[in-house]
Amino acid sequence: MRTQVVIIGGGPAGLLLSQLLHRDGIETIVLERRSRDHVLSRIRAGVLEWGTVEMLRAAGVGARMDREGFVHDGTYLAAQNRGFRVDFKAATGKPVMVYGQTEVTHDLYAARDAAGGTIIDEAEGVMPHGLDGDAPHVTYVKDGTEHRIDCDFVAGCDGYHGVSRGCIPAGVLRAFERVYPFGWLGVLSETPPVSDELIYANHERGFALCSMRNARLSRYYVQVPLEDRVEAWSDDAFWDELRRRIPGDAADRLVTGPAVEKSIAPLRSFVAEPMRWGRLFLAGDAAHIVPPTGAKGLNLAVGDVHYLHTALAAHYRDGEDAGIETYSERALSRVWKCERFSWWMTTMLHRFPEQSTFDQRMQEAEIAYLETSVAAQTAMAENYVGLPY
Ligand code: FAS
Ligand code: PHB
Repeated sequence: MRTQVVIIGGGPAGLLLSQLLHRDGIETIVLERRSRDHVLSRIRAGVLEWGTVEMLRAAGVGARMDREGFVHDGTYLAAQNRGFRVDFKAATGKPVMVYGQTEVTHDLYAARDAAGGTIIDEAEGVMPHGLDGDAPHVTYVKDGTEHRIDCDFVAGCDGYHGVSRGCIPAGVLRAFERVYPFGWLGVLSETPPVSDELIYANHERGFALCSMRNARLSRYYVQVPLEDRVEAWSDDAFWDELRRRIPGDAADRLVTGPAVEKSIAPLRSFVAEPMRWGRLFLAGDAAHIVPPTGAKGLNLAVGDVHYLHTALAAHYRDGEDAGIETYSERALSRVWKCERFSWWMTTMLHRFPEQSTFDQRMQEAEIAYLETSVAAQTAMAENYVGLPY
């Protein structure tokens, strides 16, 4: 087989890149390790930056998002059960869209299928070769048979545990990481959301977040110690803990119900540099991870895809390679700014195990400044709605 770009990974980064390149007449083959059902069963991100909304519309996959998504002009923040609102629209002129990553992935698969895109599910042993030359190829095994795809470029969109990042030689690859000493216990419940917008809550017992997927599906999180096991958390114990950490009026309104999904996710900040090596380009979680506090993970993947799509389109359309040559530098510039924002939100809102009373006062002062300063709220808003590409 031969194609122009092999994309490793059928998550949002890989599928969006495939869809955008297709609309520019560039052929791709997507190789996905898991089954489609498995990929579509994942419960992940919930908030889309406005740039992501515009990219999905430009890719021809925004119709259901525009029908079913929730446009939010702001968010609530709370400390010790007392909340205030940050108005993104007033501060930046932009809102955000609440529309689950699972739905984005559904919409992308539907678009690729409708266009006759080639997505090979349950592809095992995917391995790129010849990345430092001008004729790379990728091998994989499907139903016990080994296959080879010759191509011009390889996009590593295979997430944190993928194969692509490891193809960059150890002497070239630099990794930067911070692992946080806690996790997020998340619950999805078929109950009406407790609030019209998200609530990020700092509390002495730990962080909590109230989010949603639609008018009948809510998403909640509480910070838990890393050693906690999800089996140890009954639904009732979760709801009781959430009530303790959010503002009193929200706790009084909270409608509880059985968890239809319950899981604990660890939090880390991670960046791999460079994001390009020869004919290989990393995009999304393959290159970086952020703690979900700033709602940046999925949105950073979309930002990388913006840079990579425009670079490859310029190569094939105009023979122009400046975008390819500067891809890593341009993507990383935005990645690091989003890493900083996600670290800032996480540091401000979580209870750290060895936190001193001085650290606690610093958190309280940060939140109090945010509550009372237009400049501070504008800085938060412009990062939350999405920095320019
Ligand atoms: P993905 O990991 O989504 O996709 C990579 C794909 O590559 C997967 O389908 C995988 O099966 C496939 N793959 C891996 N190795 C392969 C191989 N060797 N060969 C072929 N295919 C391979 N972000 C937020 O903004 N908000 C959140 O609340 C949030 N919650 C999260 C909760 C969890 C538990 C996790 C793990 C992540 C969460 N994220 C969140 C981040 C998440 O949304 C990612 O940023 C987003 O999925 C990134 O998309 P991709 O880069 O496409 O990576
Ligand atoms: C979610 O709805 O899953 C969500 C929203 C905002 C975040 C993290 C997760 O910061």
